[in-house]
Amino acid sequence: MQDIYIAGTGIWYPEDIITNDEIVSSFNSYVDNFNEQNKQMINDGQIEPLAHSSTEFIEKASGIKTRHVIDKKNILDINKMMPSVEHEDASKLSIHAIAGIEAAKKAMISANIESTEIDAVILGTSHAARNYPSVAIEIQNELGIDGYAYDMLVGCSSTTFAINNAFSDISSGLAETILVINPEISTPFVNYAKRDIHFIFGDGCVATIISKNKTSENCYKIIDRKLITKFSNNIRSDWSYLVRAANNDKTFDDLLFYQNGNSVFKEVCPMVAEFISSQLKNNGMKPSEISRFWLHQANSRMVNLIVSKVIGSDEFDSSLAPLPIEKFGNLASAGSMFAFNLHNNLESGDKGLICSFGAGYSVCSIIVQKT
Ligand code: CO8
Repeated sequence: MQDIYIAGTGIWYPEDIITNDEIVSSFNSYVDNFNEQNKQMINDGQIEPLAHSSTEFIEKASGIKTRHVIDKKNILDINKMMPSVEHEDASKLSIHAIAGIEAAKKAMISANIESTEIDAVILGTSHAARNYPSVAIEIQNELGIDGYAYDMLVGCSSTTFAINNAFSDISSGLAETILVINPEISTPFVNYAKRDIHFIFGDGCVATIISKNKTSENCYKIIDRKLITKFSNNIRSDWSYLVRAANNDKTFDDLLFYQNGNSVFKEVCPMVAEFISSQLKNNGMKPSEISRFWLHQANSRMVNLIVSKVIGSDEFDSSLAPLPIEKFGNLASAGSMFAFNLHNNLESGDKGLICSFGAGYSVCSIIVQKT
C-alpha cells in the first residue's frame, strides 16, 4: 500500500490566559451574588444554594492549570460570563477561518510546502461555525488552494476522523496532499455558571498536512487507523437550526454543552484502553514499542489511566503521554494533535500513537512511525 505521512503541523491559540484562581474567583463571586439575591427562596427551601468551586478540585479532578481564551475580560465578568463576539457575516473572515489560516500557515512551513501543493481542505470540529458555506471552503479560498474542501463534525474525535478521511482520499488517488484543520473556539458555548463545567475548556486550533510525499525532515508515516462510535447521551448539546421553530420552552443555557463527566470518565477510559490494546495486538505490536501516546486532552487523570491500562503499569515517565491540557485546558478535538505538535521529537524509527475520544461516543486511534 501507498505510504502516507503526517508531514507537518501548526497550532494557533489566543493570547488571553485565565488561571484557575481567576476562574474560581469569578465563579465564586457569581455564586455569592446568586445566593444573596435568592436568599428568601433558599431559606424557604424552594431552591438549593449554589456551592463554591475551588482551584484544588480543578487541579486534582482535571489537571488543568490555565486555559487560553478569546476573551478573558468578558468570561470573568460575572454579569456576562461568556466571551463577546460579533455576529459573523459575508463582510469579513469568520473567527474559525482566521484561527484555521494561522495554524495552516505554520503547518505548511513545518511540512515545507506551499498552498499550491495542497489538493483539498478537510475541517473537523465539535461545533459548526454556521450552516453554510463551509469554513473549509472559506479557508481554501483565502489560501488559494484548488480542489475540494468540506467541514465535518465528530465531537472531540473530529481531528483524527478528519486525518482518517484525508488518508482515505490520498490512498484512493483523489488527492496527494490534504490540509486538515481543527478550529475549536469552545468558550462561547461554555456555561460559566455551572460548577462542574466552568473550568474545562480553552480555545485553540491545530492544522495538519497529510501527504503521500515525504516533504519534510519531520515526517511520521501512518501505519494503522482504527475507528469506533457508540451512541451515548452523556456528552450532548441540543443547539440546532430547529431551535427557532421549537414550540416547547428551553433556555439558551439548556441547549449548551452539558455532560455527565463522571460517567464519561468511567465508561470511556476502559473503552479506549481496550480499543488501543486490541489495535496494537492486531498490528503485532507490544505496548512497549510505543514511544509516545498523544491522547485527547479531556482530563489528565484519563490520559494517565488509559496509558497505565495499555502498558500494564502506572509507573511511567510523564514524557510518554504529554499533557498540554495543563496549559491549554480541554481543546476539544484539537487536543490530541496539539499534544503531537508540541511533543513530536521522536527518533527515526520510533512509533507513537495518536488517539482521540469524546462525544458520540467516538474514538479514533492512529499508529505512526517517525521516518
Ligand atoms: N469545585 C469543587 N467541587 C466540585 C466542582 C468544582 N468546580 N465540580 C464538581 N464538584 C464536586 C461534585 O459536586 C462532587 O461532589 P459530591 O462527591 O459531593 O457529589 C465531586 O466534586 C466530584 O464530582 P465529579 O464526580 O463530577 O468529579 P470528577 O472527579 O468526575 O471530575 C470532570 C469532573 C473533571 C468533569 C471529570 O469527570 C472528567 O473530566 N470527565 C471526562 C469528561 C470528558 O472527557 N468529556 C469530554 C468532553 S470533550 C468532547 O467530547 C467534545 C465536546 C465538545 C466541546 C464542548 C465545548 C463547549
